[in-house]
Amino acid sequence: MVHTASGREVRHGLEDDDADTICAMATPSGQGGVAVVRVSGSRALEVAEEVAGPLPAPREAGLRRFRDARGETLDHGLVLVFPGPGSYTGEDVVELQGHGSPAAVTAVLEALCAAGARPAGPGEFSERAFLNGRLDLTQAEAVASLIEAETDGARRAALRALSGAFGQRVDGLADRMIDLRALIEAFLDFPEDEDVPADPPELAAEIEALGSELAEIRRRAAAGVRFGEGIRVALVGPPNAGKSSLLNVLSGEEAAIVSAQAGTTRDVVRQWAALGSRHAELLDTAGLRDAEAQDEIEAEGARRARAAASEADLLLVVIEAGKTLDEELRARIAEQAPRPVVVIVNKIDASGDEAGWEGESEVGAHVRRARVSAHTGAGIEALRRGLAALVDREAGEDAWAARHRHIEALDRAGEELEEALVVARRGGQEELVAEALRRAQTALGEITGRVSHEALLGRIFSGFCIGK
Ligand SMILES: Nc1nc2c(ncn2[C@@H]2O[C@H](COP(=O)(O)OP(=O)(O)OP(=O)(O)O)[C@@H](O)[C@H]2O)c(=O)[nH]1
Ligand SMILES: [Mg+2]
Repeated sequence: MVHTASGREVRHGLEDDDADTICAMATPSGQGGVAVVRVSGSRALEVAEEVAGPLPAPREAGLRRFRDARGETLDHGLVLVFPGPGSYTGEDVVELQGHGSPAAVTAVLEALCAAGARPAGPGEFSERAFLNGRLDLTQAEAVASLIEAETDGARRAALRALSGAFGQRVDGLADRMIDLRALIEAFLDFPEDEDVPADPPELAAEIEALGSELAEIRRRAAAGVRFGEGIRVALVGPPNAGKSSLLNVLSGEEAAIVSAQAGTTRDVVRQWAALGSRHAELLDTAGLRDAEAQDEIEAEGARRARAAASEADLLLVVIEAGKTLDEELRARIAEQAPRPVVVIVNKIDASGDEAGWEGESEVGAHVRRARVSAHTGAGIEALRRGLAALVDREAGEDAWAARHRHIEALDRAGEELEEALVVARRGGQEELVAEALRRAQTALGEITGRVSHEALLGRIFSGFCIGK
């Protein structure tokens, strides 16, 4: 027996007669062309038949009237039957595709509940898919990531994880740990057997190999976590350089006030924009100048600008054409390494410079240079492409959609491996190595759900939307 997110008990396996039948709208709430209502469970077919009449053959659409118990027509639409175990949840599933009318959907859900279903909790369909072995946890969570994906890169990372590649790599690493534990135990039981590589250097080399595989998995998962979060891009520079104008141009919205007066922007202005495959939060800041701040407000604005710069994943330093970087800006740029910086020379319409994007810069290897005009738009497309390339390079094209809990579990496994390595190098306490490997393997098991407990499942699936 396993407790689900909602605290009910469901048995593993499909022979279940008493796993209750759940229903929910699978499409977003509100008005729309079509709304899909999903029914899943051991009685899904009977319940759906009560409402929609005789069901069509499996995986074939049938046009039906949806009726309540008194026979009143509530809506009409297509009915699709997906018999278990080959369905999303692994149970019998019926989908009713009616009109995207909140009133019609509510009426159909009420009729289904009157016929013996109950409303699904958040993530309950995916939870059942996990419990019935249709998906591992990384795949179930990738379903949620795909739904949440707002950029192309996030979509691709979610599909990669949904394919099971992430979970398989994690399970593969856990299997190697099991193999190594078995070897160590064999060595402890039969120390005279020469096939067992438990002398300290060989054992340490094995553990190091496990460590590099773990590091590779963590790198790809961490890149995927950042996809979900978006990146922070800060615009800094002297007063009047055109930072606010560039924020508006890059985001396509008049988010920040632009004026010829120096010191227009005081607070940090935030605006979201898509940059390459990522979602980026652009931060426009108050102008920074070398000299001491004029007044209290300007000093506070400069403080906030420096804080925004120091937190940025990508820093855009804006200066006017014909001007050079002052000490303050050089310090900001140096501080940013190895995170990328782009020095944007703005107002080339006034100076007559050519628009351009350069991968090289004399200021440092992490620095690029762009020449643009926020007014005429010259160089802006090249700037946008250059920024997109920088962002994509940071993200990596092999990322898996992942969550903080995965990273946290990978880090726990990493600590255990380090512990195992230290003891293995010392030699003589191989049982402690095996024990650390067991803890590392347990941490990995939490990622895919090989090792799962009630509280963990509750936390994971309650974050899903209802109907998934
Ligand atoms: N000629 C020209 N003027 C520009 C360009 N970009 C901005 N400006 C002008 O420069 C002035 C300052 O622009 P802002 O975008 O407010 O500059 P800022 O860096 O945000 O200034 P502060 O918020 O005061 O630090 C405004 O008068 C803009 O119209 C440009 O590409 N060419
Ligand atoms: Mg401004």
